[in-house]
Amino acid sequence: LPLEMLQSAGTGPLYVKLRQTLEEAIRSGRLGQGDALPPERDLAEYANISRVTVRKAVDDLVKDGLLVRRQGSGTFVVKPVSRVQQRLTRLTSFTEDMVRRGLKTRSEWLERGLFHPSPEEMMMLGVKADAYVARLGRLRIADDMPLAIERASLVAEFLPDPASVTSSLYAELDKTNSRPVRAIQRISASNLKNPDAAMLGVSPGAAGLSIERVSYLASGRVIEFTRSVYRGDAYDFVAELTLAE
Ligand code: 16G
Repeated sequence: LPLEMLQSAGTGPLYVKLRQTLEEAIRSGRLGQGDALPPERDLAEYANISRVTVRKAVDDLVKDGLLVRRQGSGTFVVKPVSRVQQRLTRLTSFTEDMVRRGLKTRSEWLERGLFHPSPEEMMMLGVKADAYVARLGRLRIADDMPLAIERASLVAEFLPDPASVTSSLYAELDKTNSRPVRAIQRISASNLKNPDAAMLGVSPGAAGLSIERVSYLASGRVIEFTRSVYRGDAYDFVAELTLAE
């Protein structure tokens, strides 16, 4: 980065000049997508400007969506993701969807265990206060790109040992013939806030898709209630429409 020229180049506030230099480096590809920005301390020292100035320039680029701050690991050039097209009429699992696209999936666990139900879980799953529900909270990642945060609650009767789910929940339910066969899903627009935004690697305020799913077994019983939030820049939900008869 030609930062040493900042002090002499043209007029205007330093942070604007730094912002323009960084922006130019990103647009020209000298700072590549997904690259880490040098630590603000180093930038300040190297360009002989204050850290406040560096921070102001970086803040602007974060707001513009060119850079993203990830808690604990630094600031990165935003990598536009190729969007995932997801049909709205098939009851598939996240793992199946990603495998079909040739993407490698993994999850980071946020929560996994048996709990007494919250009032919402009691309503959605139709269980009593003294019953148990299995909670599986996961950050779902495809090819190292975090795509969604998913919090599933299941009637514990169908998943008595939540720790048995190591990768795919639906594959685990398949083993005991308790995979859901039908689901109702609601999708709504949202703006991602921290900590969700940070976990998904986007700036606070970025677009998200919030999804609630209630799934049913062949017997008609409810088994799952899931609340997810997907990155709005990574997901397209597609439905086929037919003329009403
Ligand atoms: C999908 C489902 C979620 C289900 C999960 C199982 C949506 C919005 N959600 O992500 O309800 O629990 O798949 O995935 O589609 P797994 O079998 O890979 O764990």
